[in-house]
Amino acid sequence: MTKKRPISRKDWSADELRENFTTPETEWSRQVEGAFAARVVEVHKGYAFVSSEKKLHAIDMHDVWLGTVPRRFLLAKKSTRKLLAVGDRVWCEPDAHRQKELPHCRIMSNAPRHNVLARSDSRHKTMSHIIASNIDHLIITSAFAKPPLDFTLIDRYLVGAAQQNIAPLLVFNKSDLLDEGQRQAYMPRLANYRRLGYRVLVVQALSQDFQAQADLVALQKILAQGIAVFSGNSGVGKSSLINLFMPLIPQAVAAELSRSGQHTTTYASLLSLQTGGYVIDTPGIKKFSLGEIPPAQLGNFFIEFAAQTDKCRYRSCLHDREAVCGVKDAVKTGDICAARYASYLTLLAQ
Ligand SMILES: Nc1nc2c(ncn2[C@@H]2O[C@H](COP(=O)(O)OP(=O)(O)OP(=O)(O)O)[C@@H](O)[C@H]2O)c(=O)[nH]1
Ligand SMILES: [Mg+2]
Ligand SMILES: [Zn+2]
Repeated sequence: MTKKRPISRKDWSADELRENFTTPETEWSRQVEGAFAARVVEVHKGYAFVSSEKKLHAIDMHDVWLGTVPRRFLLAKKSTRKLLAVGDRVWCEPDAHRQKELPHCRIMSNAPRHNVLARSDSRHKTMSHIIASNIDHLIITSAFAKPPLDFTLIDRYLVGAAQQNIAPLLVFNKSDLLDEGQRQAYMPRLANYRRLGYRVLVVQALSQDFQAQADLVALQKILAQGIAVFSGNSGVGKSSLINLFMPLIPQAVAAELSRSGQHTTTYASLLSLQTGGYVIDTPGIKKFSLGEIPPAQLGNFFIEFAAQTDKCRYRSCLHDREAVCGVKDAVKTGDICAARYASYLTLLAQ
């Protein structure tokens, strides 16, 4: 049975139409006459690229459409960028009048997002921009050197992944740059993440034969399941790693010498991998947004705190200046890694 969505009814007021751009999950799978389900693969200022998706995770990357959002939906949100994110599921109507090199369509509705990855606005502290949505795996990518390893950023990502219910994976790239001193400093930190139950991979993207590295083979297996987002500082090697798994569109990687602190990847895009699965390559982000986590809840996202908080005097303990605190005691005895606790305090202060 096919049924027309209420969204296309001409008799709705402009306000209702704006609000109704997002279709409730319960109505989402209902077939819409003359429309097709698609996935947003890139978002630009006045348009987005979408690819048809007949069933979940069967995105046809050879079927690319240039989609525009009807003006009435844009009134409130101003631009396509604020209304749509890479990874959004959308319903589209073919636009028969505008078929040039790429077929055109009108994006009529998006599905509620299961989760989002957002970055903070560099100028407005309270604002954030959604980079990607509906993510199955967050590949928290770091390099051992060039740029320097930033464990606080990793911990920030881990909090974000837990808050958004995205499976995190820690990938440490450029293992060839690791010297003996760094190895001794970093390996206990990596071991601590493993002890906490996080999956940790150590890789070198600059190698043509990824099958020779067990951790890259493990990464390929994870990527083959659903949609993964590569995130992390600029220059850590996100695009280099993605290219190992043969995306339909190879990603630009800056030559080592010409790198000048500029981003090589400048916008997020969803790619299909010939080794299986989908990835979203993103520009390096400095400030990853944690959204609204009340201070008293931040500790819930540091999973090793849970076993200690029954020894805190107050249930609302911030594990900061309180006199009787199980978390601080555990830091003193070494049961909680002092550097993780330092990350916690840094995030708490922000
Ligand atoms: N030594 C070494 N260099 C690497 C490795 N992987 C990547 N690189 C280099 O690191 C630089 C940055 O790599 P990219 O893949 O462009 O990094 P990115 O994270 O995508 O950067 P943005 O797009 O700016 O966010 C390039 O010059 C790569 O050749 C590695 O395993 N070892
Ligand atoms: Mg890149
Ligand atoms: Zn406490």
